[in-house]
Amino acid sequence: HYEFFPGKPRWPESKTELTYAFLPENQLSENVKSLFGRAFERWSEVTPLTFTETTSYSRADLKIGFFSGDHGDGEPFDGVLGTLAHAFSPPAGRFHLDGDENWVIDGNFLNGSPVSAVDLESVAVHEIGHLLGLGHSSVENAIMYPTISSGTRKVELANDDVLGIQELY
Ligand code: TQI
Ligand code: ZN
Ligand code: ZN
Repeated sequence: HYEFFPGKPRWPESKTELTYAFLPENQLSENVKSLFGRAFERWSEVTPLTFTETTSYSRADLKIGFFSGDHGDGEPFDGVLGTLAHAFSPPAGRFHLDGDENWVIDGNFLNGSPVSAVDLESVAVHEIGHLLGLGHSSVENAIMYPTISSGTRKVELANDDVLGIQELY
């Protein structure tokens, strides 16, 4: 079953049109950007929320960036595997990914050798759930279930995810 963060934080009713931006220094390819766009779509399909890319990182509601190790927010990344990414509950909007992972983009390896491949789109859909206010779920096929096996692709919302997000929005 789905859960929320303590206090059930959510984006306010007056703010259903959310913007997102990518950290310019990461210089992400269009492939990677459209992958995040698809991940946002999974959630916009089942809520009144819309997600629009903007070029202004500082002004965007949701800020997406790849970082390695200590990146200044008190939650350092840890190299390959371990923590893959983290996202903070509303209205923080911070979505950080561990740049040291062997990220899989559309079935291809972004960098490094695929010993410990992690599907980027799966992680993106999960972290966006956190950005919107969902905690973890006890339902194994849910996107918000807290573990995923290496190399697995899981991008479709389960019923449990939909019920959770629709209780919130
Ligand atoms: N990162 C954790 C996560 O996003 C960070 C975290 C731990 C967390 N406990 C939390 C976030 C409680 C919110 C509330 O879950 S992770 C997966 C999964 C991670 C794990 O790197 O462990 C995914 C990130 F589910 F696959 F294991 C993304 Cl998809
Ligand atoms: Zn961070
Ligand atoms: Zn999580």
